Amino acid sequence: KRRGENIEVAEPRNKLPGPAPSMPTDPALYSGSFPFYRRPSELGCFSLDAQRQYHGDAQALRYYSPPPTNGQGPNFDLRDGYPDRYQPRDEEIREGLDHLLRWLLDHRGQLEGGPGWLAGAIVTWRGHLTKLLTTPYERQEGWQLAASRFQGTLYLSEVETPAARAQRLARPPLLRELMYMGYKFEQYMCADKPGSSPDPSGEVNTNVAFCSVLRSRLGNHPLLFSGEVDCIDPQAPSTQPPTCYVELKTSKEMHSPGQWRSFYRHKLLKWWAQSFLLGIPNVVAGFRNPEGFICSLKTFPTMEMFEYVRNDRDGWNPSVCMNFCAAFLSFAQNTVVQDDPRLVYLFSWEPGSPVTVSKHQDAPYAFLPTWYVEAVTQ
Ligand code: 0WD
Ligand code: CA
Repeated sequence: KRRGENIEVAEPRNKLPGPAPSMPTDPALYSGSFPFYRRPSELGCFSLDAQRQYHGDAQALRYYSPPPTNGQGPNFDLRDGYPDRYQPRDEEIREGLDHLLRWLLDHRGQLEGGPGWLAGAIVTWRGHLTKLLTTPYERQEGWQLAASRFQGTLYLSEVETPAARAQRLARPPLLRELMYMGYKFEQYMCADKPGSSPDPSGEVNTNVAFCSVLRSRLGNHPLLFSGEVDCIDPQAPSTQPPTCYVELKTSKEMHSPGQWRSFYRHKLLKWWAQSFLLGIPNVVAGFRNPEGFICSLKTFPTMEMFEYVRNDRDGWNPSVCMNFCAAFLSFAQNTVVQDDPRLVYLFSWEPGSPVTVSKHQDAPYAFLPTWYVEAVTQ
């Protein structure tokens, strides 16, 4: 196992005195007022096809098509087609930021915000920011984020932790099926064309993805990030993305008030963080019974999720999430001092501990591909 050098030892020119920098994650430290978060605007999009090939268009975007609300509720068999009509993505392939960088390479000349905007921005996946937002409340899974500065821009790309890798490789069969069921729900709720109906007879191929690319700003941190979007609602009040997008989720059917409370405290936090970042106004949840059938649907407006925990001592607070994320981005901006695409500052966090940093040159942590670095260096 490769160990990162201590920053102070590795970089004698680093004039910062004292111990290696670290950052605490306790919620109490981040409970100020809600920070500025610019309304996310869509800069563009791209699609990944059934072979995971990149296309600079919206060909993989699907259309929200819920079942008619008259009569009974839905009765979606989420286990249908498993495993024979399932083409799961190869999770051994580490894509890093590659697809997003491909989009950026094609569009960097047309970015709004004025000259130099990109040089001051942070580029990452939405999912990485989601993990930052939920960190002050996370008690189970740690994370590692690799950071490189290149031509001013700070790039953040997640690294699978050894624990996450071990868990993935030992994923129990029931959990594999549960993952399939989430994608199967999308198939029951989405049509390929506006106005047509879902077709659950086909295959579920998780290589296929539609990704929106957005611009936002958290505090004084300009952001360019991309997130996978489940579908667009052709009947949404606004046709302007991202406000016409819908996020789909499945969850276990709940019966007792205690089960609902736990759902609000844990799951809604993750749903909120993910959809709030991208500016998705509604999350549509399908609740499955123990037999794997969706029997009810409920729409959770993103901006109303906090209400379920506002008066809960053990609830979460959006301000804490956003303040922590802003503080981490400042920490990262101040730590990643050298502009070098082959240099990686690895930020590591485990629940109950502060965020720590180590510094690495080239493999295995460097993540900015040479095709990107060379094209941008010209
Ligand atoms: O290589 C990596 N370490 C990762 C790559 C980690 C996370 C994401 N990605 C890439 C994938 O290429 C994926 O297409 O990012 C894309 C999704 O980006 P995101 O929107 O930033 O990720 P996130 O918000 O965590 O997930 C959104 C959806 C998920 O939906 P649910 O409802 O389960 O949150 O993207 C899917 C999943 O459907 N998804 C992935 N698909 C393929 N590979 C992955 C993944 N690793 N993670 C989430
Ligand atoms: Ca989803």
